[in-house]
Amino acid sequence: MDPIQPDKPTSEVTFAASSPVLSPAILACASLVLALAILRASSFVPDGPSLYIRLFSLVIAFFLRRKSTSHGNALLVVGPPDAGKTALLSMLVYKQTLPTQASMQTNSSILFLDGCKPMTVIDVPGHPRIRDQFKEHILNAKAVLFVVDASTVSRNGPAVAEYLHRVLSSITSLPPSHTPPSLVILAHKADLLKVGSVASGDAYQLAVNRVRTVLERELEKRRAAKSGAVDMEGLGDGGADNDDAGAGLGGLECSGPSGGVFRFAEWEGGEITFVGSNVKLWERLDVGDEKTGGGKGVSSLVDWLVALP
Ligand SMILES: Nc1nc2c(ncn2[C@@H]2O[C@H](COP(=O)(O)OP(=O)(O)O)[C@@H](O)[C@H]2O)c(=O)[nH]1
Ligand SMILES: [Mg+2]
Repeated sequence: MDPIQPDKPTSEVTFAASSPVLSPAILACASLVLALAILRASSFVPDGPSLYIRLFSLVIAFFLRRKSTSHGNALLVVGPPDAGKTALLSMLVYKQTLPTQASMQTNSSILFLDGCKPMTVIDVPGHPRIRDQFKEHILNAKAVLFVVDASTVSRNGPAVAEYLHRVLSSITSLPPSHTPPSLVILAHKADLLKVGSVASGDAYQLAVNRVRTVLERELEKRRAAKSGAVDMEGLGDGGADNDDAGAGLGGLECSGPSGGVFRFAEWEGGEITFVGSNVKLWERLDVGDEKTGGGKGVSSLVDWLVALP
């Protein structure tokens, strides 16, 4: 892992490249085999490989069963390029923001928050060639954070919705026995919105309203297109690197008073929470520091993370 180097004024914020983590199943098996070897050496356990094989299968079966019914402990951070994912994670994990640079690899780090268990945070770059790597981690995700730049979403709505559609489709494609991850859509960079006559304290609400309205509209267009009502053209599927247009994807099913029209509140895949946020370059997260107000822009997100089941 490339640690942040706060002393270097132009240092980049990077996170450790994803590394194979020893899974609990492997650790459990190794400990079991070791324990048996010790016991056998002290002649407590009969000789022969069959006992090892049976115990090994039992442990594997236990973990496979467990995996299929519950989620892991990862926070999966996805969203279009330049939405602010890495800056946000820098604030959460390292309590400060430094200049970032576009990454072409999935990075991970450990997030410690007061009041909850440490979480592995996985930052998946939004570049079309690699963004689908989020699927490799979805089974292990406790929560998915979809980060949207609220200041540009009106312009980029179709492309953002196309990526979100992939995420929703992945969540609804999980086995029914698997607890789906909680999903939060982050209306980020709220500081860049012109709040006009609205009190400045409402910038987060404005960001949330904008992101929700644009994405709901675009996802509804996608749902209608899928059901044959309109063409998929112009719905964000046209990127050169986009080899898997979203036309065939499911995941937008809704049930409720709107009669199947896409509404976040009526999404069949589960509850979707919207949170407004922003971070400032060179800001430090000094929790409780009322003078600087450090970290105020991520406080609602932190509250949501701490309250996760
Ligand atoms: N104004 C503003 N800029 C932000 C915010 N969050 C991130 N940025 C800037 O947006 C740019 C892209 O951020 P980055 O974290 O690299 O985006 P990523 O591609 O989604 O990881 C950087 O120049 C950040 O400093 C924010 O809340 N407000
Ligand atoms: Mg990044």
